[in-house]
Amino acid sequence: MRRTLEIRYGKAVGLAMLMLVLVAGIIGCKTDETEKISGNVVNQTPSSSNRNDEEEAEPLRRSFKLGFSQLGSESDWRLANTKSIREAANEAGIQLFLENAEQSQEKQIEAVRSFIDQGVDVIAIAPVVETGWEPILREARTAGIPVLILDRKMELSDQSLYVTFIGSDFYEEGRMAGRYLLDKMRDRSGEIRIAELRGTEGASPSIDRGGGFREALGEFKEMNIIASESADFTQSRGKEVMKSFLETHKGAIDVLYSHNDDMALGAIEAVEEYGLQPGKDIIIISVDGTRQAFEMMIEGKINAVVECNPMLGPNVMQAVLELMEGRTLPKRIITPERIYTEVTAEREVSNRKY
Ligand code: GYE
Repeated sequence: MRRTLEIRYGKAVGLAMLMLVLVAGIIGCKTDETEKISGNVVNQTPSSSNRNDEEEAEPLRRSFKLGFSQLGSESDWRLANTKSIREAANEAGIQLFLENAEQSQEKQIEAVRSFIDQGVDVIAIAPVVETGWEPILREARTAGIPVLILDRKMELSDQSLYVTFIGSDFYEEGRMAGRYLLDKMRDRSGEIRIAELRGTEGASPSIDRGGGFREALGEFKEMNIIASESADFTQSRGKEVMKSFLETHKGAIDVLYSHNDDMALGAIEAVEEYGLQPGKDIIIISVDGTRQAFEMMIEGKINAVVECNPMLGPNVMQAVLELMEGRTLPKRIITPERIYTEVTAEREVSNRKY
């Protein structure tokens, strides 16, 4: 059974600071020590044989090094996620080595290898796609560096290759979108024609948001996904792909389900250029919950947005500090999320942080 830990953001920052003080204290006091951290052996401090020297010496404080391979900067979600990681590292006093891979798995693998060469204490990866990670994770294990997976899932046959996976439940996000649609269309009879803008091919949010949505629609035969294509999570591709959907289906689309807000914003432009009203002629459901998407909901151009929270920084830094202290982390840390609609958007928009 999966163990699940939900950590609220406010608390996480406080806890991270507390951990920092504790960890600094521990490092200051211990000598000649090798600590076991989740199966990896990490040398914490240089040895000293003289007790007096030890008592008089300044406490040794070392800031931990975190190598983070960020997958890209394709969306507002991603920009907010990078910012959250930078800010939280700064607050926790963790030295951050961040590499942006521009949506290339090859670049991510190179970045991880460079973190290993630089001898960081912990490596975090937000993987662009699900598969193909085992060899580089084995290299990290050989080097004795623990790995955290952030944001997107990895498909691995050996679960011991990573310490914990911190991020959202994308399948549940898809289900929430599907359940909303069933409710929205409860009084409509006849076929409902749905177009889907999928995220990056092979990425876990694309796979699971698609899967959860289909599961929720389940046996409702009148719900038909008539078009589905990847638009790589970007606004420009979202517009292009929606334009081609509209042309192919001559505007006869009742619903757009977009795997993120950026693609939805692009699609809205295409719908308006085609002469239809987004949110009315075509029901639009999206995922992420960026400020821009909220503004569109208030204008009535998007009908519902499933939240996906990018503010993972505090949870990540807390995990790093706990790991360095020798604690065992749960295998899965899920970010709590909800759905917002045209009805609730106005109340929530001022609370949006991204
Ligand atoms: O929904 C999308 C981004 O992996 C959860 O990636 C993330 C997704 C997010 O580009 O906007």
